Amino acid sequence: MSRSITVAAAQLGPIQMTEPRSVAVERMVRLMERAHRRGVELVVFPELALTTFFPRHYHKDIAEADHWFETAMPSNETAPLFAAARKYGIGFHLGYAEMTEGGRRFNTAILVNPDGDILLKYRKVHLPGHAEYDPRRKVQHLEKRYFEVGNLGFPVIRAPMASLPGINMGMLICNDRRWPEAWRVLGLQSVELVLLGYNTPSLNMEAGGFEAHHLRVFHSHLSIQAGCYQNACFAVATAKAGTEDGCELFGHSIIVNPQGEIIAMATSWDDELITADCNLDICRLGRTTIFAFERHRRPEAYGRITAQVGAVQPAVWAKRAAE
Ligand code: CDV
Repeated sequence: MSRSITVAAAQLGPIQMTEPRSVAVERMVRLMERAHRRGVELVVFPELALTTFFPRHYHKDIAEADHWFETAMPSNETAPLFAAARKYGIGFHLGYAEMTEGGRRFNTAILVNPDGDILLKYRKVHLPGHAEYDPRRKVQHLEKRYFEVGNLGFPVIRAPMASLPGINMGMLICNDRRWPEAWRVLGLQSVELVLLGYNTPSLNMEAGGFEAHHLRVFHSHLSIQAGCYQNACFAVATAKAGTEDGCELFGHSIIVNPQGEIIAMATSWDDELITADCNLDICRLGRTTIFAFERHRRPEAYGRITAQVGAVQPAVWAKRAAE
């Protein structure tokens, strides 16, 4: 019998600044209900799914942004998600802003099983944007101001999910999807299913708003499809979409198979559920042939990947004098 699981990307339309968490949670519970009716066993919600994407708003005093953070998980406000998981027998993935007991701030995601147990926590490593107010930008992207770099690495857990006794699951958050190193660290732990939430603006504000819209979506899909193919895994990549606080997020949530093919894609900029049946046995093809890491990887030639951050200039060629 094949190892199959039915998964869903539960895309969220915009959450405006004034919208309380209770409204977002209500919308998510409705998506879980719908998922249950469609036989879904694991639902993936976006990055920072409980509130507006607040890093676009500048606060001089960082503590003024503390109300966007969760100090407990579950909390009174998020408890309905855990209750819905139990009621419908569905696992879920949730992105949120985490404030630790010691007052540290992270952009975090958790994986929860149908009993409401938190199986895995991940804290975003690749924080895009900037730490100080940038007057040249029409819209700020202050993740480097509000969050610390994640300190949990890229963990993968093997845990029961749906009717399967064990699935290897890992997580990435938004910008992480563009970094092949992140995917490979998951791949090196035999990940079968990557859960990923994102909030990506349609405009590249770092480039003064210039970059073709279709290329923004293309680069997102390209990164996820390449990550899945090169690490022989599935991914469920879920967006927040639409116009939030006057800024457009491009949506286009997808589910991708280990061949790198998109097997489901959202078409709206609203709350939308896309689903796919994932036969995890097909991860075997890539990992026993082209990407059989144990036979083909050459870490002795990859030293620069961990030794260096920025690019250096190459040696300059010079014609040798005739000998
Ligand atoms: N939330 C994100 O990480 N967004 C980035 C944007 C800023 C480029 C992304 O990679 O989608």
